[in-house]
Amino acid sequence: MVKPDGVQRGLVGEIIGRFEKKGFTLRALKLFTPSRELAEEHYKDLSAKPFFKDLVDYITSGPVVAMVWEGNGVVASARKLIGATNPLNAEPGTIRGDLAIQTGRNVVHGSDSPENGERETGLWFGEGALVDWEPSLKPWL
Ligand code: 3AN
Repeated sequence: MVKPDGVQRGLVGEIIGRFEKKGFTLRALKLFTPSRELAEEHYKDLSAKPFFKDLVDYITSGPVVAMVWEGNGVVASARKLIGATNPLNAEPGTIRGDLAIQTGRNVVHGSDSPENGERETGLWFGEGALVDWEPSLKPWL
């Protein structure tokens, strides 16, 4: 997901491009402003953290671009492409390492396990939202 700061800063194309160029396949995408209910459910594992309210305020402050990407090892690879939670610790070459300077404005979210990927896909897109297609480049990836 491109978070509200990424959308406001015009980074949507840059972020999508990194996943496309890596070779992953886009299966779903939508632009909308999440409700507090959705944000609180999404981040429920962090509900006891002192920054929880700020996090929910941030993620509901404007439109986000939610996406589902598929491909070999996509969850672990996406986390590498995204970089460390604190952008100041993120390696240059990663999305956060190149494009952000603070944890509370770290431009992008990625699921932290395949199970959470499934859970978050259901939460953000509901049933039957994935587009079933094969990119013509697939034999080359
Ligand atoms: P990641 O997004 O790298 O998986 P998580 O799941 O630990 O990191 O945290 C989810 C989100 O919560 C982060 N992307 C960031 O926006 C916010 N967050 C995490 N730690 C802090 C913190 N110490 N202060 C403020 N916000 C935080």
